[in-house]
Order: sequence, then structure tokens, then C-alpha cells
Amino acid sequence: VTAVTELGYLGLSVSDLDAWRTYASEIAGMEVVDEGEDDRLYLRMDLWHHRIALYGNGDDDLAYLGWRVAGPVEFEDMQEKLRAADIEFTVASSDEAKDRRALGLLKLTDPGGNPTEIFYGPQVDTYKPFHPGRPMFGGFLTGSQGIGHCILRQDDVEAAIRFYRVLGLKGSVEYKLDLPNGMVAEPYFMHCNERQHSVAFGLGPMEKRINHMMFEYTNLDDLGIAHDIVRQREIDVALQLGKHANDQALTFYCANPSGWLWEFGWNARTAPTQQEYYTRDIFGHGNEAAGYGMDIPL
Ligand code: MBD
Ligand code: FE
Repeated sequence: VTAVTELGYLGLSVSDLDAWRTYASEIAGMEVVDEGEDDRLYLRMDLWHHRIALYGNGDDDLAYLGWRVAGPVEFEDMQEKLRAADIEFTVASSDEAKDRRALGLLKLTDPGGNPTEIFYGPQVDTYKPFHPGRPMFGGFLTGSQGIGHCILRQDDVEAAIRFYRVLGLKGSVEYKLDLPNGMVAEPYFMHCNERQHSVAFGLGPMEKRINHMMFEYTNLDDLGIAHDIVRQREIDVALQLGKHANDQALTFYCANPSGWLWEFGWNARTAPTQQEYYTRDIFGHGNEAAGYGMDIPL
């Protein structure tokens, strides 16, 4: 059965492209590529033409997510699956696919209203070494694990689970967290490759489509440098350094220039073959800056 193979790319709507240029390069270490288009900048994390497109149209939210399938056969099989599940989609024109630097593209909307794309055949610039925006000891962990993971807004978690299962993702509840108000949060984590999770949801109402995007460094020292610079520049840290129970990555969460979170991490373990759940993290992840939708007792 056809399944998506990775969370491959992201489009972000932003209000301050210059702030993003600085943040992405000097803090995250991504390579900024400006091809002279007046509406956008690209961010590179590896040999792909880009992993992130930033559009300076002012929204400060997720513009779209791109899920990859292996090739044209899988692309057609996925369309069959969507039809069988009564999920509406449109196959994009070749100009639209070209705009995403993909060979083939379809567009749909997930049950939370998040613009979603399924593509195959990204443009990979093998001639052009990844050149980080600040000195780095290593790089970003991408490859078969894709760009990273995100937490998305889903008002109907059951509908979201059904949708992402059609795309081929697997997973379940991985935490039961006792909230101060007496409720229990049961966030749901889904994976489609060795990355422990590529998408998660179920942490309650959200203002934006996206709560955070997680990127993983291959070298601990690059996480340390990112953390140092975030502290030097007094950028809001919503969750302090700590280790998650599920992916066991060492991570921290800081505000990006659009007012939502980027989670920087290192040394995540791979997706489980059997389901488990947890009631708290291993250590750290203390709440600090409030108001970013991560005021949860991890
Ligand atoms: C994560 O990456 C995460 O963002 C949360 C909230 C819990 C476990 C792993
Ligand atoms: Fe996360």
C-alpha cells in the first residue's frame, strides 16, 4: 500500500522577511537562498533546492506542508487511495509543480484546514554543497527522515487521524498528561519513516495552524550553539532544554520571528515498532515564556 515517505517541505507566510533571514541563518544555521523573486526567500538544509519557502505576505503562519511519495506510480496510487476515501484533491498544473521544484504535485486540505500537498521528485542540487548560514560542526538530519516534525491544529482529532492514516502514517497517543485544570491531554503522534514522528496534534485549541516545527542537528554542539545564541539575543524560550520521553531527543523550543515555535533537537531515537505511552518527559523541558501553546506540564 502506498504511503507518504517523508514530510519533505514547508511553505511559511511571514510578515518580516528580513527578521526571518537573520533568524534562519544566524540561529538555526540554514542556508538562505534569494533568487531575486520579490515575494520569497528559500531556506536550504541539505542538497535539496530548498526545504522551506518563506513568503513575505504577512500572515505569520503555515502556508502549506509537502508530503513526499516515492515516484509517479506511487503518486497515482495515492490519488486512488484519496478517491476511495472520499478525500477531495486537485492535481496541480505543471507550472504549480515547477513552482515547488517538484515533478508532480497535488493539493488538498487536511481536516484542520491546513493546506497540504503531496509531491514526488524534488529538485536536488547535488552540485551545490550545503553552506550553513553560520559555522556548523555538522548538518541537519534529513535524508529519509524528511525535514523534521510539526504539531498542527486539529479541531477534530478523530478526523485528523483518519486523514493521516489514508496518507499512510501510523501512530497513536503517546502521552497522557495531567493538566492543572484537571483535564488530561492525550497528544497523538504519527510517523511515516524512521523519524519518531513527522506530525502530531491533540494539544487543544490553537491560534495558528502550526504550534512548532522541529529540526534535528546531527551534532550536539550545533544544538548548543543555537541555544547560546538564543540566550544571548534574549529570544523567548517556551520550553527549556530537556529530553522527550517519546523520541528521547534533547531539545528546546524558542520563538521564531512569526511568533510561533521552532524546536531544535539532537539525537532522537527512531519510530517504535510497538505503541507505548508516557506520563512525563525524562528531564527538563521546563515551561518558561508563556503564551506559545506549550504551557503544558511535560
Ligand atoms: C515532541 O516533539 C513534542 O513537541 C511534544 C510536545 C512531546 C513529545 C515530543
Ligand atoms: Fe516537537
